[in-house]
Formats: sequence, structure tokens, C-alpha cells
Amino acid sequence: MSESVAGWPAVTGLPDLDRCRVMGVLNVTPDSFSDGGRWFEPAVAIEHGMRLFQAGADLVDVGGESTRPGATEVDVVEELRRVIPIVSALAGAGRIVSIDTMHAQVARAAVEAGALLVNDVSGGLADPAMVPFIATSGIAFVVMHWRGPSSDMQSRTAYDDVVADVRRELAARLTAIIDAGVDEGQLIVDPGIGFAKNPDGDHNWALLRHLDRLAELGRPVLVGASRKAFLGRLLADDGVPRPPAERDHASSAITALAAVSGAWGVRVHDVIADVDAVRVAARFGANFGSRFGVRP
Ligand code: PMM
Repeated sequence: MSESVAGWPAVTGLPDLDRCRVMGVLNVTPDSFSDGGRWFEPAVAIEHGMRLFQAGADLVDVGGESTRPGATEVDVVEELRRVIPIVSALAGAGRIVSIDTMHAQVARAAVEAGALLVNDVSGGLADPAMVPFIATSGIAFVVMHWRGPSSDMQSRTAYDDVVADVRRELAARLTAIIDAGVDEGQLIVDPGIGFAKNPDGDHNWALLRHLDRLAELGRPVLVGASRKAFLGRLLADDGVPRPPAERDHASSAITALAAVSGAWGVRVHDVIADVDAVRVAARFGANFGSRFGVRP
């Protein structure tokens, strides 16, 4: 396995960086939990994507289907209509684009349009054609921890030990995906913060505290905690959860902690603050020798 300059395993087709990557979120949906509808018009979405890059995002994750708890599936034709013009425009401008989709057909079209990474919240489980496409294309692939569709994922939150169970389930996915012909170097893992995790947030906090256990799987770890409900609950005033758009400072604090803990990347909405958080963490981590797989 080749090593990147920072000690993280290299990922096929993606440039090396000596710090945690900042992946900006671009949801081209009418109904995502934190920014639904804001970037639904193509021209507005492209402009927002370019703004994320100008703010310092290393890559932008374009998604056309909301995965919030209770969300229903989007028709593939509609998903293609939403995301492909955006991927084409951003990739055509020489930027690194990731496609957030559970559909192989959308992943294929996005890769043809220039995407360098496929981010599948189902880890290849939702569409049987996804893993074969990843194997033949050789494209980088995010394998997120997933226990079932968003429509009923909150009924799948039983764990004996959430860190050990998520790690074991991710390891099983990696093995199955590699056995299906995908090269290990294509793979990134993600604990799936907020996906089939308990509503009070304990599962999410345990996973964030033990990113090192996930890093032991031998692949880079991506973390998507930005603006999620467990932060709204943490920051609740008089029992009323803080709304998504007011969770960015807490999200950036998680970015700094995740980066120091060895996260390869963070998937975030408020890119400017997170880029600064990553720079702080890189300096802080370097002082303490905290790098991927190495305990400070
Ligand atoms: N979370 C969301 C969507 N896509 N992808 C990865 N790899 N990890 C995540 O945690 C993740 C994801 C849901 O959040 P959003 O509605 O803000 O996009």
C-alpha cells in the first residue's frame, strides 16, 4: 500500500495533502436538512460550489438526493438532472468534485462528467450495480457505515458496543468490496455520523472519540458531522434544539478535534471556518506527533 506524505494511505486519483481535507457540501435538493432548496437552481448551485472552492475547500461533494432521516428516494432521472450540470461545471473548471449518490447510473454519469470520487452513504449496498462500477472504473469510493434507507434508519440503532460494531460492519464492507474487484487504494471509510445512530447523540460522540479505532482498518477516515441533529441537541436552549444554520461553530470545533484525531477529511457546510480549524489542527497535531494511526 502506498503512503501519502502525511502518513495516511494514498487514495487512487486524489492528490496528496499534508493535512486533513475539507470537503464542502453542495446539496442540490429541495429538502436537505440544513440547506434544502438554497442551491436548487443550477446557476446558483455552480456559483455556490465555486464559492466553496474559493473559501478553501479541497473538494466539493455534489448531491441530488437528501439523506436526512425519513427522506424518500429520488428518481434517478431527476437526480441526474440535478447534479450532472453542476459536476460538469465544477470539474470543467479544474476543481476536484465528489458525487454523493447511492445510484450507480448517477455515479457513472458524474465520473464521465469529471468527478474524481464517488461518495455512497450506503457503502455500495443500496444499488447492486455500484460496486461493479467502482471496480471497473477504478474511481475513489467512500464507504460509509449504513444499516438501511433513510426512510427507516432510525429504527436500526441497536448496538452492543457502537465503536466495535461500526468498525466490524465497515470491515465486512471493505472485504466484500475488495473481493468484488475494487482495489484497496480506492477506498475511504466513514462512520456515518447520524445514520442509524441513536437520537441523543451518544453513538456519534463515541465514534468521534474513537476515530483511531476506525483508522486501524487501514484506510483514510472521512467524517461528516457538520450541522447534524446531535449538535442541535447539544446546543439546545431551554430544550429547543439549535437550528442547523446555527451549528457551524460547533461543527468547526468537531473539525479541529477530528483532524487532530487523524481524520483524512471532513465533510462540512461552513468551509471558511473549517479550513481555519484544519490549519489549527495541523499545527497542533504536528507538535504532538498526532498523525494517522499514531497515538500522541
Ligand atoms: N452525511 C450526509 C450526506 N452525505 N456522506 C458522507 N460520506 N458522510 C456523511 O456523514 C454524510 C454524507 C447528510 O448530511 P447533509 O444533508 O448535510 O448532506
